[in-house]
Amino acid sequence: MKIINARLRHKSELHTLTIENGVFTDIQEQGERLPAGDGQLDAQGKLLCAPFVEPHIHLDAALTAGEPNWNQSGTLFEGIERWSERKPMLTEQDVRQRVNQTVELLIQNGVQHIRTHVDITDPSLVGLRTLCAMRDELKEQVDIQVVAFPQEGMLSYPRGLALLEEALKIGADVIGGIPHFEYTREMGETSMKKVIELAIQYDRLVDVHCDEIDDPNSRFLEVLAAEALAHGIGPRVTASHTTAMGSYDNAYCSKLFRLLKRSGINFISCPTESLHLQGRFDSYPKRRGLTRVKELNEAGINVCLAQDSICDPWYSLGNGKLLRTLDFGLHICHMMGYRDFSHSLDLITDNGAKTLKMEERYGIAVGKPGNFILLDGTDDYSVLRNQGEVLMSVRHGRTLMQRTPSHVVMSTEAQNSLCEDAA
Ligand code: 17E
Ligand code: FE2
Repeated sequence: MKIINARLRHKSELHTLTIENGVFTDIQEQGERLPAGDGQLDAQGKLLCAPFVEPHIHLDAALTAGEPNWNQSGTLFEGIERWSERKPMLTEQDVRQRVNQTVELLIQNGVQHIRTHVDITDPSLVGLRTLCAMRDELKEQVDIQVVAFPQEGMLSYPRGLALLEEALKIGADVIGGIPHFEYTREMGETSMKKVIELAIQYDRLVDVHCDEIDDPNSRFLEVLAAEALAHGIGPRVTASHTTAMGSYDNAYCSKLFRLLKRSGINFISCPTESLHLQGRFDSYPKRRGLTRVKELNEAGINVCLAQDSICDPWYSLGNGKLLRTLDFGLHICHMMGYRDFSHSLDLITDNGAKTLKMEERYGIAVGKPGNFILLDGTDDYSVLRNQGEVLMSVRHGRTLMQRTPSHVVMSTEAQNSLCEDAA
């Protein structure tokens, strides 16, 4: 496959790229725009970038909103309650059908790399077994990492820890946790130590739903980071949500950031989800309920953005579009300066790949897998501003999807009067 007239991020020249046997074998600057040749793909000056990364989603729960009951309060805790009513209804077929639909939506929107949390506080482990099987079946289309996630508590749910270990033996890639939901602070702390202990024992990654609450006293992040640092596995560890950090005071954060930087752990924020679920116990002023994305980023700590939900008991919207998540995130986190805009796609591409520990296999460079998306825009800013559509997604040199951009026709009358005003 040969692609001509492609624009690459942070480069002004157009480029020609060659993919052979599923790998980028050549990337050349072009002096000028080339005419389309036979069998070549003409990118027409559009932005060619590495596929989007969805580093935090719950595929097992996707597309179940309202089944059997809707989350009326909009809180995280009611979401967990509503989900526990849906859980006994799970079957392999039900999970497969919803996961297929959701993954299709993600692929259509440029995602090729997914980390999904799967609830293992379910004695049948049907969600986990099904997702591990689908991970292997779908690998030509997408990479899926499966997190064994103890939704109702690693230590608070009956046999939670045993179920977690069973999930690791079945083949979960990542160990999850939910310390702020355990019955006591001590149980939450113990669960963080356990997560790191298991990561070493089973040689797995870690991704904890950590301090997903507005409580400024929820401080499990420091335990997770300190344990990760002590065992030297920070880069393999991720703290998701950490929304309590939006409520920590600055003095504590200043001390905390020293540890975070040293530990090298990764962060995931889910802006649409947290804006919706957090702040629910506030009157006015209402907190935004997000972690300190801007400050983490400025401190050189790896942070990426994720959707979390697509139409589930926690969040009834969601459409697979990470550009929407990014748009919300930049607004809520006050990251609207030109510099922020010009690097904004990092938050849903490179930073996500780093979190998933797949940097070596990720990016537009000779020797890397021939994976890319073509976006309707010319740089980060234009893609973001116009919510540029994903025009094409290519994996290992094979086309996964193509989209014809919508075409708007103005009436002659409207066009003429607009031209007059402009003249
Ligand atoms: N479960 C949880 O604990 N937190 C979330 N944000 C979702 C599920 C979506
Ligand atoms: Fe989540």
